[in-house]
Amino acid sequence: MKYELPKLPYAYDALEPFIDARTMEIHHTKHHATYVAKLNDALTLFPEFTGKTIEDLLTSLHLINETIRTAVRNHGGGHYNHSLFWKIMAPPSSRNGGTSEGTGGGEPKGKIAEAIAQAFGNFSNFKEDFTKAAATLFGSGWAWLTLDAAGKLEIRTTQNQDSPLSQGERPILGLDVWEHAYYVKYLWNRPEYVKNWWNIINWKQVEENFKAAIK
Ligand code: MN3
Repeated sequence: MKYELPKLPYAYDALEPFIDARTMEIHHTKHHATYVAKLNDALTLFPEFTGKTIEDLLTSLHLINETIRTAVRNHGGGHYNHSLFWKIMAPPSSRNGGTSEGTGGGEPKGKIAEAIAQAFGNFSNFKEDFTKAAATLFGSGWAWLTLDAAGKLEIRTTQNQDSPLSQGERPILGLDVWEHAYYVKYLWNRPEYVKNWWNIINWKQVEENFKAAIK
């Protein structure tokens, strides 16, 4: 059984104008697809890992044969992180100042809203801290909202395609800050990309992730 590139839950142009269609298409069909292909390639050498979920592989990297451990960490991490990333975004609810069918953006509601307020004081503190972490991370990597082993919400960053799962934490929300995620539209201006990304967060899915993590 091979890992497969998941379909996006929306069209490539659905996150416009905040993430452009060309970036989304390249990101999905080239970058993410390559992580999946290279993960499958690595695992052909060790069929005993066949049938494990991607979460299983990443939470116990130490159990994976050294020959392929780095490949699983990088490409398996890439597959998992991007699969989460696509789902926690949705078409913006306000586009070009008008209205659209989308549900992305705004502020969280329900349990995740309460938990964020409890952990960070209020939503705007959280937004500010997360934005800073994402904008200032040196090199390629991800910014995360995670649930740590003690059940506490934390803002984290990881390098490359490292997943919080491999560090004993559950990712709830993640932002890809590799240049490939924004360079076509934003060039060097990562802070502008990070600022605009708040318009397309799918808070419903973030709450689903949170509920699954606290179980
Ligand atoms: Mn990426």
